[in-house]
Amino acid sequence: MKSLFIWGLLSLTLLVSSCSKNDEKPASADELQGLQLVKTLSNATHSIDLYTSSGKFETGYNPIFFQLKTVNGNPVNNAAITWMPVMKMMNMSHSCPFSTIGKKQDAAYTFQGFIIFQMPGSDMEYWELSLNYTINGESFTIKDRIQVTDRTRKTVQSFLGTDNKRYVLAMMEPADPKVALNDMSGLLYTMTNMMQFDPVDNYTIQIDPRMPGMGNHGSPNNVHLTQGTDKIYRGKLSLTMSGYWKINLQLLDATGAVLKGEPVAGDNESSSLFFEVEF
Ligand SMILES: [Cu+2]
Repeated sequence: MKSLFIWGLLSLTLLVSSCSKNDEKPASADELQGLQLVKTLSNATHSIDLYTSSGKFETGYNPIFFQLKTVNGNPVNNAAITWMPVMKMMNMSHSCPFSTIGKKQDAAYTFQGFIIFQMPGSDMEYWELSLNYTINGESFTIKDRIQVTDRTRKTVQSFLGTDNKRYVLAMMEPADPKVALNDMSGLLYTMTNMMQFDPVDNYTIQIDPRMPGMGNHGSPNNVHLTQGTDKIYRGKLSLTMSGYWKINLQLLDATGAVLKGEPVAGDNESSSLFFEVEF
């Protein structure tokens, strides 16, 4: 009798949840909540609407969302897509670190990836984004100029290590810093060549946050960033009050050798490798 009652409850729950799922069948627009359109790229057959949370592309780590549509405005959900950002400079071109493209979580029509722009564009030197996609075996390309503006506070560094390799280091979190022990995360790439950046494993990113406006004081309980199984470097950033903080950094390779950055000690008030937050 009791088990019958439980079965009844279970099937009722299933019935209710499947009904409400049908009612809330997401339209493609609903998948873009909290995002702002940055730009629409188009060719003769399709358009791609690019979105970020700020409505712009900025230097540093940019989570990017987009929808692919036919010229009639119908969203396409079965495309295999790759992308390639290239900066056209006066006398050379180069790319930057970027992710592969997947579907946004729980979304049918919205794709997602990230790009780490290590420098802003200008009128003379600009970023161009190409997207190559295949629908039912047919290949297409969309390519256009995009605007990348400079963030006021530094969240990306491009530099030469003492091992003579070029690196790009970007801060992901905290995107919204608080007076707390914040989760901190970052991504580290090495420049294999001008068009290829590869993730770097097993390094350590040491952090020493300071308030230069207040006697350069620090904070307790910081945890240096080390790599997780998802390749992301994670640690803890202690911010004891609001204001401007310089997060002094030192990059150590897998053997513990310092590749870039100096300790804040004695007369040395800051590292040549740093991020900034202000809140
Ligand atoms: Cu450049």
